[in-house]
Amino acid sequence: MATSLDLFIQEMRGLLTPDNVYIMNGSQEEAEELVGIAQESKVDGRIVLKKLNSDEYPNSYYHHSNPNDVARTEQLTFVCTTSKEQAGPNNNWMEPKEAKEKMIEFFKGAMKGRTMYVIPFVMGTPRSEYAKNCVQVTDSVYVALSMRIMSRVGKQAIERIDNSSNFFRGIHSIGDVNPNKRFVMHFPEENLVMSFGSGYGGNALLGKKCYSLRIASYLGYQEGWLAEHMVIMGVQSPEGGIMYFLGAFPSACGKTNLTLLEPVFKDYKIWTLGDDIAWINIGKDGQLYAINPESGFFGVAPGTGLSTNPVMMKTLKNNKFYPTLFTNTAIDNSNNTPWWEGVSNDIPSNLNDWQGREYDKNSGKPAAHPNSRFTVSIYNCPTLSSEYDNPKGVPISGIIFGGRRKDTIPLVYEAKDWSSGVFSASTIGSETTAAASGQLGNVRRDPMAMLPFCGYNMGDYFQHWLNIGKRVKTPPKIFVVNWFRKDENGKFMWPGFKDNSRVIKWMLNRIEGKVGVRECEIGLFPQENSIDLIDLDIKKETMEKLLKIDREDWKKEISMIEEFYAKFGNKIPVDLINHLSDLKKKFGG
Ligand code: OXD
Ligand code: MN
Repeated sequence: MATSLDLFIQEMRGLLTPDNVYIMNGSQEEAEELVGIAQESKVDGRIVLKKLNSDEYPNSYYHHSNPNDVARTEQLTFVCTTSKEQAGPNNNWMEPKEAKEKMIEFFKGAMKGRTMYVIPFVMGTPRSEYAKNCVQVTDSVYVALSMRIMSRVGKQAIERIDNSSNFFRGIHSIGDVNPNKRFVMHFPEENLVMSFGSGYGGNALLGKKCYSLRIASYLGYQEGWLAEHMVIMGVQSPEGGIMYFLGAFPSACGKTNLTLLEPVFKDYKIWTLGDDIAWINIGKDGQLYAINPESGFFGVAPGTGLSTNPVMMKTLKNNKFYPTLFTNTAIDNSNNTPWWEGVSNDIPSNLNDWQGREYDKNSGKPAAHPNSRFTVSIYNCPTLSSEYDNPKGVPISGIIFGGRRKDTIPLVYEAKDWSSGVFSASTIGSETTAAASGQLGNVRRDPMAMLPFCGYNMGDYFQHWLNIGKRVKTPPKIFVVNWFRKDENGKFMWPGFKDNSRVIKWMLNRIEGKVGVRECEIGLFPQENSIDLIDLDIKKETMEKLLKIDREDWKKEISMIEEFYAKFGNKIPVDLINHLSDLKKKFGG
């Protein structure tokens, strides 16, 4: 008898009319074969993959995308729930029937002359009760190979799906990479995503943002768990214990650097579990546990180098898992290696830019696209935690929220309790970056770093966060950080990168009850000298400025929060409204 998976494949064959259908089994041989095909095929007149220098970067291949397809397209991303209110003002909404009809028109016959890759995959370690079964079809061999890196593709997924019809369905075609025919449509009530016209990671690797955040956040809302845009990391102290932290930051705020951090303190160590997505459940003992549903990094290349992220450089040069992909970096022709701003101090003389053109150093433009990426397996990471594949996940002691703010937000503070922490997290703002197309540098509210990824009304989402806190036995401490505060000359005051471990050490000390705090208007602040600044050349006044609360800035901040909350009408939970009025009273706003 045909299984639900067979029926789905048949249905897709009928709709998309590919010349061939290939069902992925996830083996190394298969990956080698697909890389071979990618090296011989062109999309948009560009060879899909080119081999890179294997002495420098083993198992590595290079991909150029169409210049019109280099980032997530939030304006073309929709959440199609029965009612508009379910999707909330945080999402573009389209009526599900209308959205499907539109997409089906695009998909009809879209794979003629192409191969349809069927990708069965599991998000999460397949032994975990928290893992989810998924299937994506795509006509992009680049997407198929990327999915192999980012998720558990193949036999295990087919075995888990077995006869069940309960799996996520993702339908993807790059079409003719035309921005006018590009949409990413989510149907949370049907566990379905339809994506057309883009090969970019966030739009096309449907297991990532589309499923593991937008659809999964909706599932989590229904089922009592959280799908979050968060790193997961273990912090080991000299006493030998490891505490696990989650960290939520908007795109390109250094999440990947944080989870691969080499602390400045020789006797501390950070263990990596995930750099982008965490699924958080309440375990049998009543505590919060997190798993990383992904199995790879889709990281921003520019800014990654030996001084900023030595562990990632080692990961990229490791040959454990096949293959590693580089997309839209520049290429150093002298040795056929990928190059990007920040990987070396000097610019190679024989460089092609991300569009394959000879690079002109005097152009004032970067050679690599600012959102150029590497896609590499997490198993290549030398600091991978031994708990990474633990089906239960890891118990969480602290949650860090941050954004990129040149002013207002101090280097670090602790929320008084879960509910104040949820309030702070719901007000996070950040200056926009290159990971999504649009204007750079404006501050936008990005609660929990989830604004582009929450698959339902954010007002309901805030209430869900508050409810989770009530169900957890000992809720983790919540911290807010801002590594990006600038002085009056526009210079960053905090060195960032590995020095962020100083702030993490302070958090660890707080969790262990080793240091006290001073209470301020917005939360609990480090006492003087309680952040370990050993061997760091930083002035006392700079530390004061980093931790300063500027009352005028906060008055402005409060009115921006009010404006943001107003968009959600009466959906904002009363607890959060009360926190906002308390804050207003404190600042006389
Ligand atoms: C990402 C993003 O790619 O957040 O991780 O945009
Ligand atoms: Mn992300």
